[in-house]
Amino acid sequence: MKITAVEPFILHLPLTSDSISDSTHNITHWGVVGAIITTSDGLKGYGFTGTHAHLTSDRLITACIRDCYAPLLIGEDAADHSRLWTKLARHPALQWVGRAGITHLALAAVDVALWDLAAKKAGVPLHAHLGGARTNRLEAYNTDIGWLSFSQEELLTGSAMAVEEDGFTRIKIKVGHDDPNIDIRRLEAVRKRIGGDIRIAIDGNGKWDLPTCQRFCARARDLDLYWFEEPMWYDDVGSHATLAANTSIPIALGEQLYTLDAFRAFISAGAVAYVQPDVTRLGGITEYIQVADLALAHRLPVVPHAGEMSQVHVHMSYWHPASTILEYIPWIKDHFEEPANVVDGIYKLPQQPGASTTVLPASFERYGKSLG
Ligand code: 0YR
Ligand code: MG
Repeated sequence: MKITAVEPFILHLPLTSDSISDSTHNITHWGVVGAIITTSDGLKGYGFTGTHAHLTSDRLITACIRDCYAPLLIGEDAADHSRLWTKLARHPALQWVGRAGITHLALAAVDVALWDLAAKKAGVPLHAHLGGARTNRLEAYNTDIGWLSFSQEELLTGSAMAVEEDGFTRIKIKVGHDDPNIDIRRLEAVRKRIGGDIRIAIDGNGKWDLPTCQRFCARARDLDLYWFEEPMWYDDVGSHATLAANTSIPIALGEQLYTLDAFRAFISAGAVAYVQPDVTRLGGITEYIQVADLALAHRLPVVPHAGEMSQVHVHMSYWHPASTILEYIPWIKDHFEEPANVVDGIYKLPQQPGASTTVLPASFERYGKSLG
């Protein structure tokens, strides 16, 4: 399986709404930025990271793949994905300029493509290549009904539809208004509308400070919130440890963490209850497995963040023993040969060989961007 070509790509895919906001981001498209790796036996592996579709910074990722990683990969045996991860991630010159950020997002894309190739070579879906599904029932939770930019009315209608028509028993709602009382009122209204049995998680996307979070959590005590995700600044271990010790609402985080070491810092400080690794921000599937194993060793549940809109995490979650539930955002699924598919709130088990990352040719034609 000699690597003969590494071709970077950028797709900007529209969302289900014209635009959405959380407390810190306002986006109109999802960026699918990655690489197709071709091998001597004619297989093509697809891997990508997820961005907010800013062309200038997306091109830094594809430049890293094209100029730094491709020359290190051409001629190598694609089956050696573990050795190749180390070759790229610990390359002395590249390590000096980036153990996180752009170079790590590029590494994620390449690593996922190599795992996609490994599973395709074996002729089985990634979950089977990894060792087989641990369950036949992976529950999804719906994030796409809960954006901060939705009015309270839209929030209530969307939540009720997700529960009553689409069969979800779990939803996630964004919080982070300048006045947290607005968030409390929105959550009270949702709880009243959908009842006490539906699991409601909330996501602050890193906006508030510790006193605001403590005040908010005290007021939210009776809402039975499933978790509070990214309450504060992404890298602040100490404040998360303090909040975790002072509220009964479990803390979830990890979508902005690039490395195994970052997860270790939060976990060993007791600052996180639900661990949220993402193959598109960690160095791909290779480092995701390390983080999931770390969580398992601490008996912490793993609930990945869907930077790839769960195309790959559906495999990881069906397989890894620390997995519980999986995020669902239906923005990009129609662009793949095998879309991540949820029926009655349950993910379908992928059937095709590979990591479900193969993009449809029509999507490249319609939404592909020039690499500059
Ligand atoms: C939109 N999921 C998240 C999206 C999402 C963000 O800006 O990127 O809300 O990544 O926090 O849990
Ligand atoms: Mg989040």
